Amino acid sequence: MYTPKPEHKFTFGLWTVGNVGRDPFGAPVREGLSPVQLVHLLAEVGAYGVNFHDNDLVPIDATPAERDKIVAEFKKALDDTGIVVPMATTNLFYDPVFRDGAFTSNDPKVRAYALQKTMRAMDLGAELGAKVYVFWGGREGVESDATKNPVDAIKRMREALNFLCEYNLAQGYGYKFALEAKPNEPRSDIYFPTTGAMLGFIATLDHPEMVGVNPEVAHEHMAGLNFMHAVAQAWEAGKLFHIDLNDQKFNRYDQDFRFGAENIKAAFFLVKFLEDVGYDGSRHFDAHAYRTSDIEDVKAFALGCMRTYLILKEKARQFNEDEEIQALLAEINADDGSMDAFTGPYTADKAAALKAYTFDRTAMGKRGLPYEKLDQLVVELLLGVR
Ligand code: GCO
Ligand code: MN
Ligand code: MN
Repeated sequence: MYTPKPEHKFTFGLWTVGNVGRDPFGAPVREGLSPVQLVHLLAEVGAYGVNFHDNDLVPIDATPAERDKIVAEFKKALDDTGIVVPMATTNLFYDPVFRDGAFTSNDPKVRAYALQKTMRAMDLGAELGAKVYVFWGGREGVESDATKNPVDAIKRMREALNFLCEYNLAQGYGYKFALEAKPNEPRSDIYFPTTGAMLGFIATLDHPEMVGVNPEVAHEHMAGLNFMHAVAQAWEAGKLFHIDLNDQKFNRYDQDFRFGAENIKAAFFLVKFLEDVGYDGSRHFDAHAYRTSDIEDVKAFALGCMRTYLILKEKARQFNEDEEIQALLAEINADDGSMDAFTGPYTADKAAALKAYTFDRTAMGKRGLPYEKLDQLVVELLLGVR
């Protein structure tokens, strides 16, 4: 019942199951697997797809011949396993050239190089079938506000995205762009720190219809925010093009834990939201195994992400069919129609009638709201005693 299948659209980045456990305090603890080996590992655990940064697949200094050989071997692994590539992205953060950002760098040469690298990475993604293109501006930020004008940074980012939208159209790639916000790390502050900030920015682009968001659990939790609310806003705006699932203690450094490892209740409401609204994009796990894991435990990590999602999906189904829960929701949302005359679009008559109406404010303020009861039912459902 909780076995991942292709129709669940579970995907992993090459950099997730391929993470070797390097951190700022320690060296790698696991052997690096090749992209081909990683595709086979993902097939073994039951994933649907694999995503990559250009340089996860093709080293930054590969020759054209080396690139073609790597791509051919990777394609064969995809064909052999049935694993697909739904999303691709550009590494604009690892190389020293990007130490002060890519599209927002103060150096016009770096900005132009970032555009060139992204166009080439879009070519690579398109060649492998990707339809979503993610932009995570990991180094698009500052340590000191003395160094960069944030308005210049916003304008530079807009210019880059407008350029790349036109490239997408000119090549006929049909990509949807998904912007991923993060508040900090690796920079002290990163521009467009939340999904909400990205949504505001998208409306200012030349092709807003082509651009949406890729919200990540950990990134909103680092900022102490309710992730599901950010996802809901994106969804309601028609902008939920992709999603990065993982977990994280609130307000900490970027932990990238297994999905559901920390905040089960938040993960439950997230899965319930995605399933209830019928989100049909990838469920991408942008997480990695603990540094203590060996490769067998990395597989347990990947399987754990997917199983937890499926278990929570089943819990959401139970929530929707639970008579007691549904009766409470009906009670909470009851509407006797007595306000219909005042609601909906404005008219002068409506406004006048509403201004003249007498409300029983005291009675309204005393109405019972069984929210404790309802939430406890959710907790008991999640704890498996319901
Ligand atoms: C992070 C980010 C990245 C991006 C990835 C794809 O915190 O490092 O989440 O993992 O999602 O670069 O753009
Ligand atoms: Mn992240
Ligand atoms: Mn991410």
